[in-house]
Amino acid sequence: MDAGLSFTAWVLRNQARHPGARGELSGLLLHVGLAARAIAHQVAVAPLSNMHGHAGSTNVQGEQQQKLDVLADQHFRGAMAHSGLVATLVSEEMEEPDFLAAGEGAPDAEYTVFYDPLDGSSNIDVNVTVGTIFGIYRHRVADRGRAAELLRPGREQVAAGYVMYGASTTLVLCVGDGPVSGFTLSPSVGEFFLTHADMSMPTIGKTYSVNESRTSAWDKRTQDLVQAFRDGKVPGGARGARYVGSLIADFHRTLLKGGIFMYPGERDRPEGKLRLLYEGAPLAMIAERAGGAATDGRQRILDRQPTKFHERCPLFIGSKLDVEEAMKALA
Ligand code: P6P
Repeated sequence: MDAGLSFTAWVLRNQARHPGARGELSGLLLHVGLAARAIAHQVAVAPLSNMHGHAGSTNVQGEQQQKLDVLADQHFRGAMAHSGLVATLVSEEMEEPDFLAAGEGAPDAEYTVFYDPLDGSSNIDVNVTVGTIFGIYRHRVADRGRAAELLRPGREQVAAGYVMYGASTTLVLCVGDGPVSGFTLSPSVGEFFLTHADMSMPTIGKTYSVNESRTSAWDKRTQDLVQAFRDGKVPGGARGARYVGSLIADFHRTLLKGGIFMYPGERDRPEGKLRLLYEGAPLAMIAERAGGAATDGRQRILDRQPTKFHERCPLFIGSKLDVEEAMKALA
C-alpha cells in the first residue's frame, strides 16, 4: 500500500511553490522532522531505558527537569545545530538564548527557533501524551546576538507547529501563509506521511478545557466565563469538560473537534503558567490558520509584543466563537 505523501516530499513541493526560495527553510523543517523522529523513539522506549523520572536538575522556570526533558532538548538542539541554518535557539530548558557559533550555524543563518522540547513532561511517567512545540522566525543577520531584536510578536513567525507523542506520533505545522497540515509517523518506515491535509477547526465546539481546581485563584470574570461554558450559557449550548493536563493533547483535540482550551491568569500569577514564545504563539498561529482564534484575554496572542524570552501569558485558544466569548467576558 502506498503510504502517501511523505513529509520530505511535502516540504519540497511547498518550496517549489516559492520560486525565489533558497531551500533554507525547507532544510530547517526537515531537521525538525529529524528531531521529532529521534524524540519519538526516546519517549516510546523511556521505561525500558531507565529514562523516566527526574534528571536531578531544574530549568529556568525552577521546575524539576525530567530525564526526557534534557534528552529531548539535546536531540532538538543537535538537529537545529547540524542543520547549519539556525542562528539562535531559545528553549524552555535554557535560561539564555543559544547563539550558535557560525561554525554550527551557516555564517549567514537567519533563523531563530523558539521551542519547548517536551511539553507536559510531568505526564511522561504515567504514559500520557506529551509534545514538542516550535516557532520559527527569520531575523536579519545584523540581529545575530542582539537579544532584544529577537523578541518579535507571534504574527512574524514564518512557520510554527508541534509534535504530539501519543497513540501515534503526529507532526502538525503551518509554513508561511500555507494551510495547517498534519503528518503521522510510520514507525516501520521511519518517515512522516500526510494524514491531515488543510486542517480546519470547527467554529464552535462541544467541550471546554480548563483546570477547574484553580477556580478559587481566578478573578470573578474568569470564574463567570468558565461557569457559562460549564452551564452551556454560551453559543452552542451545553459542553462537556475535557482536561488532560498536557497542553499538546488538549490543544490537538480542540483543533480537531473544536471547543476552547483555557489557562487563565491567576491572583498570584496574573500571566498564568504557559509561555508565550514557545507555547502560546506557535499554537496561536496554528489555531488562527485553521480558522480558530487565540487571545490572552486582552489582545490577540499573535499581536502580543514579548518583553522577555520566558514570559508567560494567559491563554484562551480554540474555536472562533468560543474565543470570542472569552474576549467579551474578559476584555
Ligand atoms: P496544570 C504541563 O505541565 C503543562 O506545562 C502543560 O502541558 C499543561 O497544559 C499545563 O502545564 C497543566 O497545568 O496547572 O493544570 O497542571
